Amino acid sequence: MTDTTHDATARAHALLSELTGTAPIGTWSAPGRVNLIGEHTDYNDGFVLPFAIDRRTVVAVAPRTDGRIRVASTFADEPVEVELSAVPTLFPSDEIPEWAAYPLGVAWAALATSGTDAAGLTGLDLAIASDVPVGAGLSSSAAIEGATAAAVNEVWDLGLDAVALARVGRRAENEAVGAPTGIMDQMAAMLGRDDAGIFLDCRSLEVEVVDLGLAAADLTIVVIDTRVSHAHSTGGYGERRAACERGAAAMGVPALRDVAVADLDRAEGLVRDGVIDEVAFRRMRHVVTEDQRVLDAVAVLREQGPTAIGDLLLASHASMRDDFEISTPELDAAVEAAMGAGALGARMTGGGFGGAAIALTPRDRVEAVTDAAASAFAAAGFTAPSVFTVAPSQGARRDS
Ligand code: GAF
Repeated sequence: MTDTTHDATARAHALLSELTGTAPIGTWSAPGRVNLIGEHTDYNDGFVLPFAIDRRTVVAVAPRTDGRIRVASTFADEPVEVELSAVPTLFPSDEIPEWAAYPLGVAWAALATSGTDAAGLTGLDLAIASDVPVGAGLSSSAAIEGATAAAVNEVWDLGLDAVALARVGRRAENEAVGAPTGIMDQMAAMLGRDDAGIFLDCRSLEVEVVDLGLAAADLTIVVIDTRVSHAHSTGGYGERRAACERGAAAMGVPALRDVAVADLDRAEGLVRDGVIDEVAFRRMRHVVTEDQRVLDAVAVLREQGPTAIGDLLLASHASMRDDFEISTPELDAAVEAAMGAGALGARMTGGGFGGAAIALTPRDRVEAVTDAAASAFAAAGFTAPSVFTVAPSQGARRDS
Protein backbone atom coordinates (compact mmCIF):
# COMPACT_ATOMS: atom_id res chain seq x y z
CA MET A 1 0.00 0.00 0.00
CA THR A 2 1.23 3.49 -0.77
CA ASP A 3 1.71 5.84 2.14
CA THR A 4 2.58 9.40 1.22
CA THR A 5 3.52 10.40 4.78
CA HIS A 6 7.22 10.63 3.95
CA ASP A 7 7.01 13.80 1.95
CA ALA A 8 5.06 15.77 4.54
CA THR A 9 7.28 14.40 7.31
CA ALA A 10 10.42 15.75 5.63
CA ARG A 11 8.75 19.13 5.09
CA ALA A 12 7.52 19.33 8.70
CA HIS A 13 10.99 18.44 10.00
CA ALA A 14 12.65 21.01 7.73
CA LEU A 15 10.20 23.69 8.89
CA LEU A 16 10.79 22.86 12.56
CA SER A 17 14.53 22.97 12.08
CA GLU A 18 14.27 26.33 10.31
CA LEU A 19 12.16 27.63 13.19
CA THR A 20 14.08 26.24 16.16
CA GLY A 21 17.39 24.85 14.91
CA THR A 22 16.49 21.59 16.69
CA ALA A 23 15.23 18.12 15.86
CA PRO A 24 11.70 17.17 16.96
CA ILE A 25 11.01 15.33 20.22
CA GLY A 26 8.24 13.58 18.35
CA THR A 27 6.26 13.53 15.12
CA TRP A 28 2.54 12.76 14.90
CA SER A 29 0.33 12.40 11.84
CA ALA A 30 -3.33 11.95 10.92
CA PRO A 31 -5.03 11.21 7.59
CA GLY A 32 -7.61 12.94 5.47
CA ARG A 33 -10.72 10.89 4.71
CA VAL A 34 -12.97 9.81 1.92
CA ASN A 35 -16.59 9.25 2.82
CA LEU A 36 -17.74 6.13 1.02
CA ILE A 37 -21.40 6.85 1.78
CA GLY A 38 -23.51 8.77 4.32
CA GLU A 39 -23.39 12.48 3.53
CA HIS A 40 -24.80 15.21 5.78
CA THR A 41 -26.13 12.49 8.06
CA ASP A 42 -23.58 13.02 10.85
CA TYR A 43 -25.08 16.20 12.33
CA ASN A 44 -28.51 14.56 12.06
CA ASP A 45 -27.35 11.87 14.54
CA GLY A 46 -27.31 9.32 11.69
CA PHE A 47 -24.92 6.84 10.07
CA VAL A 48 -21.75 7.30 8.01
CA LEU A 49 -19.17 5.02 6.39
CA PRO A 50 -15.95 6.95 5.78
CA PHE A 51 -12.39 5.65 5.56
CA ALA A 52 -9.07 7.30 6.38
CA ILE A 53 -6.88 7.78 3.30
CA ASP A 54 -3.18 7.31 2.65
CA ARG A 55 -2.51 11.05 2.61
CA ARG A 56 -1.57 12.55 5.92
CA THR A 57 -0.86 15.75 7.79
CA VAL A 58 2.25 15.73 9.94
CA VAL A 59 2.99 17.74 13.08
CA ALA A 60 6.61 17.85 14.31
CA VAL A 61 7.02 19.06 17.89
CA ALA A 62 9.82 20.73 19.86
CA PRO A 63 9.59 21.89 23.49
CA ARG A 64 10.09 25.52 24.59
CA THR A 65 11.13 26.83 27.97
CA ASP A 66 9.43 30.25 27.81
CA GLY A 67 5.79 29.16 28.33
CA ARG A 68 4.70 30.00 24.79
CA ILE A 69 3.15 27.97 21.98
CA ARG A 70 4.00 28.64 18.35
CA VAL A 71 2.40 27.03 15.31
CA ALA A 72 3.99 27.14 11.85
CA SER A 73 2.80 25.62 8.61
CA THR A 74 4.31 25.12 5.19
CA PHE A 75 1.21 26.76 3.71
CA ALA A 76 1.36 29.95 5.80
CA ASP A 77 3.86 32.78 5.49
CA GLU A 78 4.30 33.51 9.18
CA PRO A 79 4.08 31.39 12.34
CA VAL A 80 1.57 32.39 15.02
CA GLU A 81 2.72 32.54 18.65
CA VAL A 82 0.78 33.02 21.89
CA GLU A 83 1.37 32.67 25.64
CA LEU A 84 0.36 29.23 26.83
CA SER A 85 -1.50 30.90 29.71
CA ALA A 86 -3.65 32.74 27.13
CA VAL A 87 -4.77 29.51 25.38
CA PRO A 88 -7.79 28.79 27.64
CA THR A 89 -9.41 32.11 26.65
CA LEU A 90 -8.17 32.28 23.07
CA PHE A 91 -11.45 31.45 21.26
CA PRO A 92 -13.66 32.73 19.80
CA SER A 93 -11.15 35.09 18.22
CA ASP A 94 -11.07 37.43 15.24
CA GLU A 95 -7.33 37.80 15.52
CA ILE A 96 -6.02 34.29 14.93
CA PRO A 97 -5.66 33.56 11.18
CA GLU A 98 -7.97 30.75 10.06
CA TRP A 99 -5.22 28.20 9.35
CA ALA A 100 -3.80 28.69 12.88
CA ALA A 101 -7.24 28.39 14.49
CA TYR A 102 -7.14 24.64 13.68
CA PRO A 103 -4.04 23.70 15.74
CA LEU A 104 -4.48 26.40 18.39
CA GLY A 105 -8.19 25.55 18.59
CA VAL A 106 -7.22 21.94 19.26
CA ALA A 107 -4.83 23.01 22.04
CA TRP A 108 -7.61 25.19 23.49
CA ALA A 109 -10.27 22.45 23.30
CA ALA A 110 -7.91 19.73 24.56
CA LEU A 111 -7.09 21.72 27.70
CA ALA A 112 -10.76 22.48 28.33
CA THR A 113 -11.88 18.88 27.72
CA SER A 114 -9.22 17.37 29.97
CA GLY A 115 -9.61 20.06 32.65
CA THR A 116 -5.88 20.77 32.47
CA ASP A 117 -4.39 23.96 33.87
CA ALA A 118 -2.12 25.59 31.26
CA ALA A 119 0.18 26.86 34.04
CA GLY A 120 2.12 23.66 34.56
CA LEU A 121 2.64 22.78 30.89
CA THR A 122 5.69 22.82 28.63
CA GLY A 123 5.63 25.44 25.87
CA LEU A 124 5.73 24.01 22.35
CA ASP A 125 6.72 24.68 18.77
CA LEU A 126 4.54 22.80 16.27
CA ALA A 127 5.57 22.59 12.60
CA ILE A 128 2.84 21.37 10.24
CA ALA A 129 3.02 19.99 6.69
CA SER A 130 0.41 18.06 4.75
CA ASP A 131 -0.12 15.71 1.84
CA VAL A 132 -3.90 16.13 2.00
CA PRO A 133 -5.12 18.57 -0.65
CA VAL A 134 -6.87 21.59 0.90
CA GLY A 135 -10.46 22.40 -0.17
CA ALA A 136 -10.84 19.08 -2.01
CA GLY A 137 -13.49 17.65 0.30
CA LEU A 138 -10.97 15.18 1.78
CA SER A 139 -10.99 16.83 5.19
CA SER A 140 -7.54 18.33 5.39
CA SER A 141 -9.01 20.10 8.44
CA ALA A 142 -9.67 16.88 10.38
CA ALA A 143 -6.15 15.74 9.45
CA ILE A 144 -4.60 18.83 11.08
CA GLU A 145 -6.90 18.49 14.06
CA GLY A 146 -6.18 14.78 14.50
CA ALA A 147 -2.39 15.13 14.24
CA THR A 148 -2.31 18.11 16.62
CA ALA A 149 -4.70 16.45 19.07
CA ALA A 150 -2.61 13.27 19.18
CA ALA A 151 0.55 15.35 19.68
CA VAL A 152 -0.63 17.60 22.52
CA ASN A 153 -2.45 14.71 24.21
CA GLU A 154 0.83 12.83 24.51
CA VAL A 155 3.27 15.68 25.13
CA TRP A 156 1.05 17.26 27.79
CA ASP A 157 -0.08 13.87 29.11
CA LEU A 158 -3.79 14.80 28.94
CA GLY A 159 -5.03 11.19 29.01
CA LEU A 160 -7.75 11.61 26.36
CA ASP A 161 -8.83 8.58 24.30
CA ALA A 162 -9.36 8.54 20.52
CA VAL A 163 -13.08 9.40 20.69
CA ALA A 164 -12.41 12.26 23.13
CA LEU A 165 -9.71 13.54 20.75
CA ALA A 166 -12.19 13.40 17.85
CA ARG A 167 -14.58 15.51 19.95
CA VAL A 168 -11.73 17.93 20.67
CA GLY A 169 -11.14 18.26 16.91
CA ARG A 170 -14.80 18.92 16.22
CA ARG A 171 -14.97 21.51 18.99
CA ALA A 172 -11.96 23.31 17.50
CA GLU A 173 -13.61 23.26 14.09
CA ASN A 174 -17.01 24.45 15.40
CA GLU A 175 -15.95 27.01 17.98
CA ALA A 176 -12.44 28.14 17.03
CA VAL A 177 -12.71 28.03 13.22
CA GLY A 178 -16.47 28.63 13.14
CA ALA A 179 -17.48 25.81 10.76
CA PRO A 180 -20.70 24.10 11.99
CA THR A 181 -19.65 20.57 10.99
CA GLY A 182 -20.53 17.16 12.45
CA ILE A 183 -18.06 14.61 13.85
CA MET A 184 -17.59 12.20 10.94
CA ASP A 185 -14.28 13.56 9.69
CA GLN A 186 -12.59 13.69 13.09
CA MET A 187 -13.72 10.14 13.92
CA ALA A 188 -12.34 8.85 10.60
CA ALA A 189 -9.06 10.72 11.12
CA MET A 190 -8.64 9.28 14.63
CA LEU A 191 -9.95 5.73 14.14
CA GLY A 192 -9.17 4.79 10.51
CA ARG A 193 -7.79 1.31 9.80
CA ASP A 194 -5.91 -0.23 6.87
CA ASP A 195 -8.31 -1.71 4.29
CA ALA A 196 -11.41 -0.86 6.32
CA GLY A 197 -14.30 1.55 6.55
CA ILE A 198 -15.45 3.13 9.81
CA PHE A 199 -19.18 2.49 10.23
CA LEU A 200 -20.17 5.12 12.74
CA ASP A 201 -23.40 5.74 14.59
CA CYS A 202 -23.13 9.49 15.08
CA ARG A 203 -25.60 9.46 17.98
CA SER A 204 -23.87 6.91 20.21
CA LEU A 205 -20.42 7.31 18.58
CA GLU A 206 -20.24 3.52 18.44
CA VAL A 207 -17.89 2.35 15.72
CA GLU A 208 -17.77 -0.87 13.76
CA VAL A 209 -14.79 -1.54 11.54
CA VAL A 210 -16.10 -2.85 8.21
CA ASP A 211 -13.80 -4.77 5.90
CA LEU A 212 -14.05 -3.09 2.49
CA GLY A 213 -12.35 -5.93 0.63
CA LEU A 214 -11.26 -3.61 -2.18
CA ALA A 215 -7.87 -5.20 -2.87
CA ALA A 216 -9.28 -8.73 -2.94
CA ALA A 217 -11.93 -7.64 -5.48
CA ASP A 218 -9.30 -5.86 -7.59
CA LEU A 219 -11.03 -2.56 -6.99
CA THR A 220 -9.75 0.83 -5.99
CA ILE A 221 -11.21 4.22 -5.14
CA VAL A 222 -10.38 6.94 -7.65
CA VAL A 223 -10.66 10.52 -6.37
CA ILE A 224 -11.58 13.14 -8.95
CA ASP A 225 -10.78 16.47 -7.31
CA THR A 226 -12.71 19.08 -9.29
CA ARG A 227 -10.41 21.80 -7.90
CA VAL A 228 -13.51 23.86 -7.19
CA SER A 229 -12.59 24.78 -3.65
CA HIS A 230 -15.19 24.69 -0.88
CA ALA A 231 -15.39 25.89 2.74
CA HIS A 232 -17.83 24.90 5.46
CA SER A 233 -17.56 28.08 7.49
CA THR A 234 -19.57 29.83 4.78
CA GLY A 235 -23.24 29.76 3.69
CA GLY A 236 -24.57 26.57 2.16
CA TYR A 237 -23.46 24.05 4.77
CA GLY A 238 -25.10 25.96 7.63
CA GLU A 239 -28.27 26.47 5.58
CA ARG A 240 -28.53 22.71 5.01
CA ARG A 241 -28.16 22.12 8.74
CA ALA A 242 -30.87 24.66 9.52
CA ALA A 243 -33.28 23.04 7.01
CA CYS A 244 -32.67 19.64 8.62
CA GLU A 245 -33.45 21.09 12.04
CA ARG A 246 -36.71 22.56 10.68
CA GLY A 247 -37.65 19.16 9.31
CA ALA A 248 -36.91 17.35 12.58
CA ALA A 249 -38.90 19.91 14.57
CA ALA A 250 -41.89 19.55 12.23
CA MET A 251 -41.77 15.76 12.60
CA GLY A 252 -41.57 16.14 16.40
CA VAL A 253 -38.26 14.24 16.74
CA PRO A 254 -34.89 15.24 18.22
CA ALA A 255 -33.04 14.61 14.92
CA LEU A 256 -33.73 13.31 11.41
CA ARG A 257 -32.12 10.04 12.47
CA ASP A 258 -35.47 9.36 14.14
CA VAL A 259 -37.43 9.59 10.87
CA ALA A 260 -37.74 6.33 8.89
CA VAL A 261 -38.16 6.06 5.11
CA ALA A 262 -41.76 4.93 5.76
CA ASP A 263 -42.43 8.21 7.63
CA LEU A 264 -41.74 10.29 4.52
CA ASP A 265 -45.40 9.99 3.44
CA ARG A 266 -46.42 11.74 6.65
CA ALA A 267 -43.77 14.40 5.99
CA GLU A 268 -45.25 15.00 2.54
CA GLY A 269 -48.60 15.54 4.21
CA LEU A 270 -46.98 18.22 6.39
CA VAL A 271 -45.85 20.02 3.23
CA ARG A 272 -49.43 19.94 1.88
CA ASP A 273 -50.69 21.30 5.21
CA GLY A 274 -48.14 24.12 5.12
CA VAL A 275 -46.34 22.87 8.28
CA ILE A 276 -43.00 22.55 6.51
CA ASP A 277 -41.69 24.04 3.33
CA GLU A 278 -40.95 21.94 0.30
CA VAL A 279 -37.19 22.63 0.51
CA ALA A 280 -37.01 21.35 4.09
CA PHE A 281 -38.91 18.24 2.95
CA ARG A 282 -36.43 17.49 0.19
CA ARG A 283 -33.48 18.05 2.56
CA MET A 284 -35.19 15.63 4.96
CA ARG A 285 -35.77 13.06 2.23
CA HIS A 286 -32.06 13.11 1.37
CA VAL A 287 -30.97 12.55 4.97
CA VAL A 288 -33.56 9.87 5.72
CA THR A 289 -32.88 7.87 2.55
CA GLU A 290 -29.10 8.37 2.93
CA ASP A 291 -29.15 6.88 6.43
CA GLN A 292 -30.89 3.85 4.96
CA ARG A 293 -28.33 3.66 2.14
CA VAL A 294 -25.50 3.53 4.69
CA LEU A 295 -27.17 0.64 6.50
CA ASP A 296 -27.78 -1.09 3.17
CA ALA A 297 -24.17 -0.51 2.05
CA VAL A 298 -22.80 -2.08 5.24
CA ALA A 299 -25.08 -5.10 4.82
CA VAL A 300 -24.19 -5.47 1.14
CA LEU A 301 -20.45 -5.16 1.86
CA ARG A 302 -20.73 -7.92 4.44
CA GLU A 303 -22.89 -10.23 2.34
CA GLN A 304 -21.73 -9.64 -1.22
CA GLY A 305 -18.57 -7.51 -1.08
CA PRO A 306 -17.66 -4.16 -2.64
CA THR A 307 -18.58 -4.95 -6.25
CA ALA A 308 -22.26 -4.82 -5.21
CA ILE A 309 -22.41 -1.30 -3.69
CA GLY A 310 -22.20 0.68 -6.94
CA ASP A 311 -25.94 1.39 -7.23
CA LEU A 312 -26.06 2.71 -3.66
CA LEU A 313 -23.23 5.14 -4.43
CA LEU A 314 -25.06 6.38 -7.52
CA ALA A 315 -28.36 6.75 -5.66
CA SER A 316 -26.52 8.74 -2.98
CA HIS A 317 -25.13 11.09 -5.60
CA ALA A 318 -28.54 11.60 -7.23
CA SER A 319 -30.06 12.40 -3.84
CA MET A 320 -27.36 15.00 -3.11
CA ARG A 321 -27.76 16.49 -6.57
CA ASP A 322 -31.56 16.64 -6.64
CA ASP A 323 -32.80 16.75 -3.04
CA PHE A 324 -29.94 18.22 -1.02
CA GLU A 325 -28.67 20.39 -3.90
CA ILE A 326 -25.00 20.36 -2.93
CA SER A 327 -23.49 18.98 -6.12
CA THR A 328 -21.95 21.14 -8.86
CA PRO A 329 -21.74 20.73 -12.66
CA GLU A 330 -18.11 19.62 -12.21
CA LEU A 331 -19.04 16.93 -9.67
CA ASP A 332 -21.88 15.67 -11.86
CA ALA A 333 -19.53 15.56 -14.86
CA ALA A 334 -16.95 13.63 -12.82
CA VAL A 335 -19.53 11.02 -11.78
CA GLU A 336 -20.86 10.67 -15.31
CA ALA A 337 -17.39 10.40 -16.85
CA ALA A 338 -16.31 7.77 -14.33
CA MET A 339 -19.42 5.67 -14.94
CA GLY A 340 -18.98 5.93 -18.71
CA ALA A 341 -15.41 4.65 -18.36
CA GLY A 342 -16.29 1.53 -16.38
CA ALA A 343 -16.56 2.58 -12.72
CA LEU A 344 -19.03 0.45 -10.72
CA GLY A 345 -20.40 3.43 -8.81
CA ALA A 346 -19.51 7.06 -8.16
CA ARG A 347 -20.62 9.98 -6.03
CA MET A 348 -19.50 13.31 -4.72
CA THR A 349 -17.87 12.96 -1.29
CA GLY A 350 -17.76 15.37 1.65
CA GLY A 351 -19.70 18.53 2.29
CA GLY A 352 -20.31 19.47 -1.36
CA PHE A 353 -20.39 22.80 -3.21
CA GLY A 354 -17.07 21.78 -4.79
CA GLY A 355 -14.38 19.35 -3.74
CA ALA A 356 -14.11 15.81 -5.02
CA ALA A 357 -16.06 12.88 -6.41
CA ILE A 358 -15.05 9.26 -5.79
CA ALA A 359 -15.41 6.36 -8.19
CA LEU A 360 -15.37 2.68 -7.22
CA THR A 361 -13.19 1.43 -10.03
CA PRO A 362 -11.79 -1.92 -11.24
CA ARG A 363 -8.00 -1.56 -11.22
CA ASP A 364 -7.81 -2.10 -14.96
CA ARG A 365 -10.20 0.84 -15.54
CA VAL A 366 -8.29 3.45 -13.50
CA GLU A 367 -6.53 4.90 -16.51
CA ALA A 368 -9.77 4.99 -18.52
CA VAL A 369 -11.58 6.80 -15.67
CA THR A 370 -8.70 9.29 -15.34
CA ASP A 371 -8.70 10.00 -19.08
CA ALA A 372 -12.49 10.23 -19.26
CA ALA A 373 -12.60 12.78 -16.42
CA ALA A 374 -9.87 14.88 -18.05
CA SER A 375 -11.65 14.81 -21.43
CA ALA A 376 -15.09 15.60 -19.99
CA PHE A 377 -13.71 18.56 -18.03
CA ALA A 378 -11.82 19.88 -21.05
CA ALA A 379 -14.92 19.56 -23.26
CA ALA A 380 -17.05 21.46 -20.71
CA GLY A 381 -14.42 24.18 -20.30
CA PHE A 382 -13.79 23.30 -16.60
CA THR A 383 -10.39 23.58 -14.90
CA ALA A 384 -8.54 20.27 -15.34
CA PRO A 385 -9.31 17.89 -12.44
CA SER A 386 -6.68 16.29 -10.25
CA VAL A 387 -7.23 12.51 -10.35
CA PHE A 388 -5.57 9.99 -8.03
CA THR A 389 -6.29 6.77 -6.18
CA VAL A 390 -6.54 6.40 -2.41
CA ALA A 391 -6.34 3.39 -0.12
CA PRO A 392 -8.03 2.97 3.29
CA SER A 393 -5.38 3.60 5.92
CA GLN A 394 -4.59 4.06 9.61
CA GLY A 395 -5.89 6.89 11.75
CA ALA A 396 -3.87 9.31 13.89
CA ARG A 397 -0.62 7.94 15.27
CA ARG A 398 2.83 8.82 16.53
CA ASP A 399 5.31 8.28 13.70
CA SER A 400 8.58 8.86 15.55
C1 GAF B 1 -18.11 17.95 6.01
C2 GAF B 1 -18.31 18.00 7.52
F1 GAF B 1 -17.15 18.37 8.14
C3 GAF B 1 -18.80 16.65 8.05
O1 GAF B 1 -19.08 16.77 9.42
C4 GAF B 1 -20.00 16.14 7.27
O2 GAF B 1 -21.16 16.82 7.65
C5 GAF B 1 -19.75 16.25 5.76
O3 GAF B 1 -19.32 17.55 5.38
C6 GAF B 1 -20.98 15.92 4.97
O4 GAF B 1 -21.29 14.57 5.12
O5 GAF B 1 -17.05 17.11 5.68
